Amino acid sequence: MRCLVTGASGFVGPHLVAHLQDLGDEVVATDRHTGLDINEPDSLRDVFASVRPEVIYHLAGDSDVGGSWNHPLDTFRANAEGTLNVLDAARASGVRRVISIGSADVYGKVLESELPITEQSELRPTSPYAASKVAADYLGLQAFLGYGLEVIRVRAFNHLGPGQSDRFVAPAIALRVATNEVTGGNVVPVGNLDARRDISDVRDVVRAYRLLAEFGTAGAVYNVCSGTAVRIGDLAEQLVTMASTPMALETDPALLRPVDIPVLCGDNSKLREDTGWEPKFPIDVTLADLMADCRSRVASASLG
Ligand code: A2R
Repeated sequence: MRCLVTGASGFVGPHLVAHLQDLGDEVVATDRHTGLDINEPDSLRDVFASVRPEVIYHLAGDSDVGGSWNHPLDTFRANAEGTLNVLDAARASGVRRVISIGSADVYGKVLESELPITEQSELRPTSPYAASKVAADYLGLQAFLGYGLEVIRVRAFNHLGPGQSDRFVAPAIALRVATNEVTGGNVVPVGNLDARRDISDVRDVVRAYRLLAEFGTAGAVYNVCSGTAVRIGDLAEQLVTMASTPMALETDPALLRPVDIPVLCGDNSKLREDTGWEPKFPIDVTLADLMADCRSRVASASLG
């Protein structure tokens, strides 16, 4: 399959590109550094017309949920307007299918009694980021219903793995553990540990994206999630247990942000039924690989 990936230089992009190449797909990886800005419609059309991909995996966007409160318009431009540009250019260049990567944040404020979240659950976005992803999701639906473009609207729940930014809690803790191993520190500051989240390995997530490109129903929404909720405190404790020197978690009041949604858990039956997907990476393997990645990041930072 000849395909093009937008946002290939982010966290998920390199994992997706590696997986597609492993399967023998012909992959063109794009990002702003290669000159493809999704907010520049003309350059999108030029690149799509010259590459002529059969499938586009659209990952590019502004994924900074916290930052979206400070720059909602920039977030909207990247995620909603950027997606509209990608869909328009895809249609103009005869692309067959677009896998449009959205977020489970679109479900927003969910009550525990409403779990697990299915694709039919109500959308109640709370952050500007989530609202921008609702817009992108419906632009995908419109491109399918209005123009017949085969858009798959993915709602990805939390995912973890090597290469992830320390804006996220697990890599932040793993980096602190790896730093302590070098400096002899023995404290790992943490915030709220009681929230429970549906967390997958990023390598399972990209397997789902590829399967959706092949077997997903055009126009449909798919939750990409593990189907189980893990307590953040349990993840933190597992990471500290992997440390080669003694250290302990310690609550830092500065990191204690209010958690308005105590438990999030998705239903992945549609993904499993339509594509045969099932997760392959158990959480302890994900955490061990994340830890190894953070150790090598700390080692290269101290060399530099
Ligand atoms: O910011 P850059 O230049 O390093 O590239 C990021 C890219 N990106 C853009 N690419 C083209 N035109 C733009 N205007 C533009 N704005 C951002 O999107 C980077 O390569 C990618 C986003 O990577 P991450 O922030 O690491 O997101 P991640 O975790 O890979 O998530 C992939 C997708 C995103 O749409 C999330 O919102 C969704 O999955 O959950």
